[in-house]
Amino acid sequence: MLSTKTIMDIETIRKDFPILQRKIHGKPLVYFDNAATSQKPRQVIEAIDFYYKNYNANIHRSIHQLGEEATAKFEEAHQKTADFINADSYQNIVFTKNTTESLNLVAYSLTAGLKKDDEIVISQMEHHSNFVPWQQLAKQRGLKLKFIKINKNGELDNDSINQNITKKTRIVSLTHVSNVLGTINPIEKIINIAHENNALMVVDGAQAAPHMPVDVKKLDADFYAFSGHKMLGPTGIGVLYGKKELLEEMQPFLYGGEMIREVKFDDTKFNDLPWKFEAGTMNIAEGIGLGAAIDYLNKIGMDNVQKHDRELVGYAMEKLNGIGGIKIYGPDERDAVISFNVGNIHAHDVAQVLDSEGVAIRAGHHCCMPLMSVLGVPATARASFYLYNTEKEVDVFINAIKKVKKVFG
Ligand code: C6P
Repeated sequence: MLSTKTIMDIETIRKDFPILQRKIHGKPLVYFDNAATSQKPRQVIEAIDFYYKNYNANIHRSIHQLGEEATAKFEEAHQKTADFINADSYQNIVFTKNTTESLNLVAYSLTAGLKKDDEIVISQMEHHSNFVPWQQLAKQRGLKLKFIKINKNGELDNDSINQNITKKTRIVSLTHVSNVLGTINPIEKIINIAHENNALMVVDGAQAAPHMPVDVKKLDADFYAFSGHKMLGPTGIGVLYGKKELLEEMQPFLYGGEMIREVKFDDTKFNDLPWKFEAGTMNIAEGIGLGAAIDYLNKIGMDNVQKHDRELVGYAMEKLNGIGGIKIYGPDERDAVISFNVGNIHAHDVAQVLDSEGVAIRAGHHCCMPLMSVLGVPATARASFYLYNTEKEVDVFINAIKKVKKVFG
């Protein structure tokens, strides 16, 4: 039994998520594709609806009541985000479209001073969003891209961490939690190693920020990227946290309206942080929606979310291991993700049978093709959990896996 049941009333939480009432092929929806995107509570949907119905206006430029209200709410969302990850100020928080854009922003804007043969270190488990920007940058600029290996458990190999991060390293960019293996990387320790070698540390927090308390000051991360849509917020809003002195040094990623202070025919002065990096009309409703999502998570408490997710993934691992013939990838101690294969049955077939039972999972390479090649498989099935999921739903999922074995066995 989940001990968090006394702390988190899941049945009450579930009532906040209208989509959980849906039937899929006549069966109750079991949504286990949370690593791809989470569902949204009515509080978030209503915040967006309220903005459009009551104070829709452009921000930072309209000298009228609606514009002032919209600006205040959008700025408040920056402050809520700063508080959520214990950043010093809203000035550390740049709103982007998603984690992908946040990581690209760093890769484009941070690297002006890098010279040929400088080294960037990532790992074999990175999502394409924290892989391709560095790979392409290395190709264009003659930099060396190095990879920390994973061990048999799907964890970062300690020797490989120490061999790869050296005095030649300028940037280390790693995921906090793997979206395939569920591995929780020892990011604080690696940040120390990076800093001892005078390298900067970028953290891909896409799968961590939704599931655990994150304290960027305690971690001492130089940059921390995550997406609103994986943590109850809308799509179209992402976050890049950066240390102020680094953001101040960096050249803007996009030029245009709003990111300027003064434009003359021969030069431009850029705006203060974070607006220097927020060019053009932003995703205003989405930013406000992210603020509402953070309010919702704060009300529950990220410690409680973490406890619930870890207990549920533990329960699911135990049940899945009990079936036999299932290959699970990644360590026992993990966050809310389980990638697996059922014998030699293709992951897409597994997902299709599960869908017929109302269970939504993801199947494929999960935007981690290099990792798939290390694992030696083209694809895995993946179940991923969040705060509204229950043990009862895990039982439905387990019965559906048993059906997969019957259908293809
Ligand atoms: N992973 C998944 O199903 P965006 O798409 O920009 O919001 O997030 C990109 C991203 C970056 N890093 C990690 C670790 C991620 O898991 C993701 C998104 C989703 O696993 C969609 S591919």
